Amino acid sequence: MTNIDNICSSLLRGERLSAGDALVLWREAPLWLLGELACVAKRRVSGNKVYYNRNFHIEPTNQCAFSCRFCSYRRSADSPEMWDHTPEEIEEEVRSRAGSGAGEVHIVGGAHPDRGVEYLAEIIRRVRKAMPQATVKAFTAVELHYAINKSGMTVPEGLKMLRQAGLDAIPGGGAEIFDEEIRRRICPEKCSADEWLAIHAEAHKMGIRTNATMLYGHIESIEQRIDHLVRLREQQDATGGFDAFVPLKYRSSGNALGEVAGEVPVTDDLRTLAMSRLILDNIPHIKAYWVMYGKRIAEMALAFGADDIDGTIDDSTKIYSMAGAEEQHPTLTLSEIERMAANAGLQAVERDTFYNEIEPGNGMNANSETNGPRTTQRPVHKPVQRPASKSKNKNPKTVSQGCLLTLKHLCCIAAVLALLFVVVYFSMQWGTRHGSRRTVPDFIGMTFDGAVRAAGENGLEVEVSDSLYVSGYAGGIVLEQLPEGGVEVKPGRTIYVTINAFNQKIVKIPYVAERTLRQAKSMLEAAGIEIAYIEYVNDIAHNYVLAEYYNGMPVTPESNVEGAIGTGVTLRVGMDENNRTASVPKLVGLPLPRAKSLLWENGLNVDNVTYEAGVSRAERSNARVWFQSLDYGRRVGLGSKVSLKLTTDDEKIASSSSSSESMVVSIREEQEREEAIRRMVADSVARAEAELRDAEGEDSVDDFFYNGDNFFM
Ligand code: V47
Ligand code: SF4
Repeated sequence: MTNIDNICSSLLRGERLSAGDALVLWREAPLWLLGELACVAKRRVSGNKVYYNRNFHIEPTNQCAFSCRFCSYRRSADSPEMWDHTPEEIEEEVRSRAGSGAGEVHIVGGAHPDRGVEYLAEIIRRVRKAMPQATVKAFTAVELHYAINKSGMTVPEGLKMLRQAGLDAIPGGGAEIFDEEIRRRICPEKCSADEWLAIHAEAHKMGIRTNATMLYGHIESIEQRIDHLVRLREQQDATGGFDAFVPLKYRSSGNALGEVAGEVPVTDDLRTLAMSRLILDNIPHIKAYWVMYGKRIAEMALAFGADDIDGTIDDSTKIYSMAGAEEQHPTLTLSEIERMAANAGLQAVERDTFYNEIEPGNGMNANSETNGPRTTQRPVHKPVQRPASKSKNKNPKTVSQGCLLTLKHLCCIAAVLALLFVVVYFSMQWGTRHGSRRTVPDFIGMTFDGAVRAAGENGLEVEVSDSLYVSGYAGGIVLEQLPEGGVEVKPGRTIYVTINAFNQKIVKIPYVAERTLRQAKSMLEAAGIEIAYIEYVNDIAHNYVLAEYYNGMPVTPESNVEGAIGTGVTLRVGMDENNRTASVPKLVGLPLPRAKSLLWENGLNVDNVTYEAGVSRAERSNARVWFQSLDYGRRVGLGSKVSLKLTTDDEKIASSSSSSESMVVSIREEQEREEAIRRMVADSVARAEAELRDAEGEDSVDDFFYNGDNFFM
């Protein structure tokens, strides 16, 4: 039997797919086979049903504190395309849809830079008031994380407030790709993968059901998609609160990432849907979000493991149309939904947010395109079962036999666990009491194989936690280790090492001239290239990149220059003669990539970057800025350089952060005073000039000058 045969047999027996086998299947199995396997898995959960609901979206604002490279939706506060609806306007919009029969209001927008969780709660309260029969599925974990932090609350406090306001469920957006390196390149500012997962875990703990997404098809690898799905599966094992998984195909129009990433073919969409169904054996539903795929691919998705196509939408979302999706006014009628299901040999079933089925005629008539309101079940905290065990047995005799069996099983499991506990406890006692501690060898400078051997001889394990490219060292040499050599540890302990990469990854340097500085920065960051230096020159193309250089050579559309990831380009940028200053942003508390990004965005340069003594290379990714050489809030010349110091000491960062907050107040006052003086002087000069002109001036205005205190001739 081939490897693929073995994997298929194991899947058909209902066994869990390992990450390694998933990779083999993803890379090697023919598309038809993935479709077959995914359909078997789908039928175990939802038979021949395809779920849909009647819903519409509310997108409160397209302003956002972040600037994800794949986002075509965000607009800055001064853009004519920006919108920012008040809670009153949102209430009005929901009321205008009261007769639509919608059972769910889906609310997702940008993370408003100035608003905290109270604003989100107010929106929810108003939506509930305007449409009490609908469930409110609102705000991605990214929006929640930002707003809750802004309000200075903990996640449980923030979620509690929103639940009291009427939050029923949380949509799956913001997960993007969990891999830290890709996340840093496509959405460096938004909450981390761990923070995203922690918000969903907390919601599940409180009984709030949620969905999960994955943004795929940009610069991530298949391994990184598998890692994302496996992390979701692990979380679901632990908390059980995900109802549906929604793979989101990256659409490349109108965003910076589109310059370096295209869109994947439909076959990749179908493989991703099928593999999601196979890996996520504990998330009941896979949603083919038709707005993003388009209706045709969504229909095909039903033959590749999807059992849900989201809802009617009613032309209420812009996120995808702005990113180039085919549906510019997305609306799906009930007859279209039925036809799509029938074409795939399935039956369309209306559901509520929590996948409770809505009987035809129970407030909903599948033949009518719009219907009056109906009752929607409120959320219940139901633990998610593995799909294989989902079928319900209604024969009472069999149910009681089943219970007895389960009781017996439970007793056995308890006995085995107790035995295990005793064995582990006593072996730990033995291990520590008998002084069998091990001294960690110093691996630095060894090859990785050498380190593994030395560790094995000492009863220890070695794992690579990171790899860097440091020129002058051979590939595979250990550069850092944690814990350090000489430390005493228990036997079996894993020592994490950073090794020197064999090759420095080379990428094409994007051509960014003729772009705004902000666009150029996004394109470079998406490619993994930094801005080594911004040089300002007077030019009418204010804030536009006039020229780009890599290693002193001009980058042009034809030059096809390549460079190592992490290296930088010099940008020549146009500056308005009369506006040569920039305001220094607050950098304290930020990780280095975000701090650099903010400096470039504001037209400033990064000078020396140093880490506090004791911060090892392995710990650097956790370090944050505690010192910036130019004060937050100060106005300085465009292109000024800012040095940064980083630490992992949270207390130091917190105290530096609060002193920079208080400093900014006095800087602003000082600047206001200076501005007032400048205005006074300018007024006096203008008055003096006018008086001179009035006095038929024998003397010319040009003969006067001002030394800061008095006028002289
Ligand atoms: O987080 C943004 C994605 C998400 C692009 O829970 C893009 O049922 C592709 O949360 N190309 C928001 N995707 C949407 C969302 C959602 C949508 C449908 C159903 C559910 C659910 C949730 O949209 C963002 C981001 O991952 N996104 N830009 C783009 N250019
Ligand atoms: Fe903001 Fe969401 Fe767009 Fe990112 S994807 S910039 S978080 S609106």
